[in-house]
Amino acid sequence: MKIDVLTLFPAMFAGPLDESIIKRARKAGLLELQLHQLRDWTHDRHKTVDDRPFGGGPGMLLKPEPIFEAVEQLAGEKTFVVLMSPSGRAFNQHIAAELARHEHLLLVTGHYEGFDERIRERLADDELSIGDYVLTNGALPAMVVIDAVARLIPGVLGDDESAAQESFSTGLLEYPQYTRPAEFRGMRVPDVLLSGNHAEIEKWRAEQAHLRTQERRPDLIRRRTTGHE
Ligand code: 4G0
Repeated sequence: MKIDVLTLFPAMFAGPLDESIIKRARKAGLLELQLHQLRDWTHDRHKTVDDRPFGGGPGMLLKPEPIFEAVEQLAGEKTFVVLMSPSGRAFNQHIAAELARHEHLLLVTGHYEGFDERIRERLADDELSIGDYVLTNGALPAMVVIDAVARLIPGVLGDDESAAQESFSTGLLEYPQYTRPAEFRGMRVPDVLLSGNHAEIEKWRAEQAHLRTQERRPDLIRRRTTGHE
């Protein structure tokens, strides 16, 4: 899979995407990631990417010309163009799986108070938010999306890592897990997990997953039982 990112801060991506599993995926040629500086598509001496909103109001907007020219150069027939913004639909594991089926993604990140609306209208196939908070720019959200998508590309995770994929597949939060030692600073691992009774262990885990989800994320339980996405 190929992922292009259009950003004002390409240097922000250096650390996180050069580590661990993503690094391995890139080396193996499973993920081709390319960063592009939006200012490279400006034509004025000041490399202007933003302007004030018509009608007044605070802040600056990303102007259409550089983004249109960049996307027209970087996108082809099969490119899926995604804007990162707090007004996007809420990114989740289901959307990550959808994105992982595309052969080419182009993530467009902004800052200031957002994008000129014509960018959304004409260029964007989707607009995503990683959560209900505002960040100084869309680089971190883009990295979150890249990481979540990259680990779903076939071959990116090893066999041991793939098991971790199960955690969200039930639609519930993960049950509590323990490793050795069986007693640590007076805290005992629940007896059932040491019992060797696999039916009882599965029952306990399902109960715990439900309890934890009910407590922390009741919205996930409602969504599962009513079946809407
Ligand atoms: C567009 C995404 C981009 C509009 C981007 C801000 C949070 C997220 C940006 C704005 C971002 C997220 C309207 C402030 C850049 N912050 N939650 N910042 N506005 O995914």
